[in-house]
Amino acid sequence: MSEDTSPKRDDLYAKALGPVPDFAFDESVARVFPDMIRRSVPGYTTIIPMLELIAHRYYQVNTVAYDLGCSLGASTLAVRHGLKQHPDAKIIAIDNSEAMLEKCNHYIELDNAPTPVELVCQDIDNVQYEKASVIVLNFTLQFIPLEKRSQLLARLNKSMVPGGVLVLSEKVRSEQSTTQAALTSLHEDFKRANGYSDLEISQKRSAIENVLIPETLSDHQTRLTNAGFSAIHTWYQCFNFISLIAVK
Ligand code: GEK
Repeated sequence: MSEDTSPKRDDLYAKALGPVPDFAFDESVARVFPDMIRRSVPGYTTIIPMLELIAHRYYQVNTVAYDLGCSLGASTLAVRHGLKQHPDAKIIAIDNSEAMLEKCNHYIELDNAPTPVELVCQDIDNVQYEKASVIVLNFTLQFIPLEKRSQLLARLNKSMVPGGVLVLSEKVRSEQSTTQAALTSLHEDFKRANGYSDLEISQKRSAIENVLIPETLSDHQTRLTNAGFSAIHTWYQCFNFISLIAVK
């Protein structure tokens, strides 16, 4: 009998866990990931299809499109559909979770767009980047240690051709405590409206707090400018979740 690969409902934090271990992108998370991210990240389901349009507009021939921290390949597939006119293009999708990449491979194989996708299991900080015109960091930079983020973005910028685009989606924190409190409450309302209990919300908060380190919008803008990007636009925000495009 073939393995059941259908995504499951996220109930990882439904029972009281005692001390809550740090969040990790392991097999149990990979199994529920599409449900988890859709019910936890406001705007995720809007951002994904827009990546197709962004890739279509900014891709340049003879360059690579990267999806960094690809998880199960939702962004990879959107980019792939944006490159339909470029079957000779190459997409490189990278994640350092074996469990994620195994399932990602399954979704890439189910999809029938022509552009080849190379899946790479690696830390995105240890990659020799090829000449690129599209790089997607869709909710991935927030998991990279703070002290490594600037150097990584500078290296990505260096690998890009002029006119290329970096998409950076992140959970952000606000400089103003009243805004931060209001947006956090609305995010919790979003999770409650999507069926998470108060116990699930609070245990997930404990699991993620040392793992996902959000910065302010202005931290990101300054870093992108210092990394060499010339035009930086916030194209999407929902509560404390944003997406930027940065053009070299
Ligand atoms: C999507 N982009 O569906 N190197 C490689 N991968 C990493 C690293 C690292 N150093 N750190 C974390 N990851 C996806 C969603 S999820 C976002 C991205 C979230 C990977 C990690 O294994 C996970 O798959 C992904 O980054 C972050 O559009 O869960 O909130």
